[in-house]
Amino acid sequence: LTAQHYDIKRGDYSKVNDVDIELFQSVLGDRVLTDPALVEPYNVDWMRIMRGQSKVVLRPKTTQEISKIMRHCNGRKLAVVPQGGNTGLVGGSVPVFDEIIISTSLMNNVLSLDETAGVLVCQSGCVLKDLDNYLSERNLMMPLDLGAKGSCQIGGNVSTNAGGLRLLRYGSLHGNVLGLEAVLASGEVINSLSTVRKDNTGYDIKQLFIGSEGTLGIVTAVSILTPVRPKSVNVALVCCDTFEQVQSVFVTGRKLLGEILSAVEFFDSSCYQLVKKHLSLSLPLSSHHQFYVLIETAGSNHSHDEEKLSLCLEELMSSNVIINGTIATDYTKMKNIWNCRELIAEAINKEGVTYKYDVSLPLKCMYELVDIMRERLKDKALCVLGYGHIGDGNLHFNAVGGSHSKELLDLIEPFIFEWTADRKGSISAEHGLGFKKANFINYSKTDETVSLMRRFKDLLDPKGILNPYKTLPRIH
Ligand code: FAD
Ligand code: S2G
Ligand code: ZN
Repeated sequence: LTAQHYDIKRGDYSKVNDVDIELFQSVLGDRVLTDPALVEPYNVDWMRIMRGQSKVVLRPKTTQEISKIMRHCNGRKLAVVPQGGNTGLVGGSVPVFDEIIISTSLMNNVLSLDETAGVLVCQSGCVLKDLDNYLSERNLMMPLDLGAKGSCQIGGNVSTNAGGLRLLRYGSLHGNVLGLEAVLASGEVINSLSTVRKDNTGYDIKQLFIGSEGTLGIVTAVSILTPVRPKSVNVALVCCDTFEQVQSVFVTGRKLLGEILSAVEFFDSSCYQLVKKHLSLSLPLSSHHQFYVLIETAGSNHSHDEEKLSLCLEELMSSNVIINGTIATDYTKMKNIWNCRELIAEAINKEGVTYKYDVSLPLKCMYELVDIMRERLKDKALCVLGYGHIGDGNLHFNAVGGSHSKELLDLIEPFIFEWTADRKGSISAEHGLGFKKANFINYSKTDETVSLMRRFKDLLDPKGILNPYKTLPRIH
């Protein structure tokens, strides 16, 4: 869908001209893409729903190059969209009109690693999986993991404040990021690349950029805590017939596994049907059930951890909380179970046009939303699915249509936002607001808070050239 599909007007930004291209080439050489065939993939988001009309992709390698580019764009009032791995799910990483795309993909160097303290400093274009592999050789790991790890970049993770599969154990990026470097719209470089765990000297500026989705500055480097890689990892998969049982699995898991619990994810049978159908994946449990719960432990003593996990499953079975369960201790079996969870998004993408919602809700009513939506959408959607990060109270609700359907969208929005807000949830738990959810921010933030955000935005980007039309409501 291009901008014409949305009732939105192009801002009064300049259009790129030959003088601009010459300036970019003087800074980047041949790392200025203008060939439409090369530019195309950068214009389309991962879900293949949003399509921009950018004519230019810039591929800088250094902070200084970005600084020079931004100084020029600010002077000429040229709008830009920073792009990392382009795996974002709210339309934040692609242009709405002809914004210039600044890709960080070539800014992929590790700058330093303090193995003793477990602190990594790297450029923002490093791919999450590459960083985790680099750290794994040194018995360390990244404090976050997500299904998009093969493409998403740490700069994009920071800019969306990505949550993911390890948040339950290692917390949010607001806690794990020690510092960052960013380039403002003016080209000014903010070096806040602290590597100390404690630094109480003035306002914590880095926090503003975490989750700012490219609207306050371009993150060029990140300093992040890297936990010790656990020696012993186990994965259990259990199945239940009610969501009350799923909640009991989480409560019992926390009680009996304590400090070694590292992830609790759930997905419903609709999700499992799709990963079987589109990705030929299968779980090591023969029977078919309404809910599947993945429990991961990460500790330092295999026999101790395995015993704890077995006792936990015995308790769940004997108290009829679960119907069935299995423990995977070898890598291949664990990877297969994780794939069935991590690749749900991919399977959904293959099924049809996806209406994707990422909400925080109180556990007790989390799946009630899916049941209500299933009833509301009935025969209008091909399928309706519920899955997500139980441990974080984060539900991923998805509906799939055969084509773009305003009727289907109108049945979902704004109902789902009202329902979530009525239960003091968040209308975007981890994916951000981007383009798609920007106009709904008031379901989770007060007018005063949004107005303060806008004042920060106007202070840091007075001409509004950084990722326009995103995150904050578009004033009609
Ligand atoms: P992009 O998509 O390129 O950009 C995302 C946003 O950040 C855009 O607004 C962009 O303008 C901005 N941006 C990117 N780089 C910079 C930079 N250097 N400076 C300033 N702004 C920048 N998300 C989760 O939170 N949890 C999950 O579990 C999860 N699982 C996923 C699974 C799959 C299969 C997919 C496809 C996506 C998933 N996501 C998840 C969403 C997405 O991967 C995350 O939002 C991720 O952090 C985006 O990183 P990226 O590098 O792809 O950023
Ligand atoms: C997840 C991925 C995207 C989706 O799998 O945890 O964040 O499908 C999601 O919502
Ligand atoms: Zn998620």
